[in-house]
Amino acid sequence: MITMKDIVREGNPILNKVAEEVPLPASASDKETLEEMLQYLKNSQDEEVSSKYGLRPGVGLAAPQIGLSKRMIAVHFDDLDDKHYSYGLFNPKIVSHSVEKAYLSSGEGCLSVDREIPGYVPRYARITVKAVDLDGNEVKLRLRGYAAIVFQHEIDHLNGVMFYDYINPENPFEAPENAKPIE
Ligand code: LHY
Ligand code: NI
Repeated sequence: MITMKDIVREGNPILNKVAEEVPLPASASDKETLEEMLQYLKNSQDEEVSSKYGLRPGVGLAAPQIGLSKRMIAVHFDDLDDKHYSYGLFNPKIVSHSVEKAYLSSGEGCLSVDREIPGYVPRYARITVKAVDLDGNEVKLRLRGYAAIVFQHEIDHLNGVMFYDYINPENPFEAPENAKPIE
């Protein structure tokens, strides 16, 4: 079971590396790891389990955050319009994106970052992601709003990019160009 002691924190160089593609079909061990990542998210959102094990609630997790430089992410959340997203994904790729941007008005956080970093994080408002899911099926997801932001945050981890890399250091709360606030 993955707990907070398995989560790599900022300062560890694995978080700044480009992760390796996962050979497909996925090995039993890669599948197991990805299933465990998804289970972490479910556990972290379960009041009882999360308080018992001291889990920080999360909606997304990328393999480098557990010390594995592989292109795997897990996401587990409900979007505002009641859409449910629960996936373990291999080799996720943004195949297209809008020109328009979006940002969470409350900013972002990260399970690998133990401090509050205030500021707007400009993201694409809409993205299309291709990946292979835990059943080995190719999936193509059209995402917008909160979902688009979570997926971009996680896919960034596979490219060694952290959310705070996008925050304007002079003026963290300057509204990004061509961007709409979310929430
Ligand atoms: N998880 C964050 C979490 O709280 C992801 C996230 C995404 C936070 C967007 C805020 C906005 O679940 C991670 O840090 N995973 O990398
Ligand atoms: Ni993160």
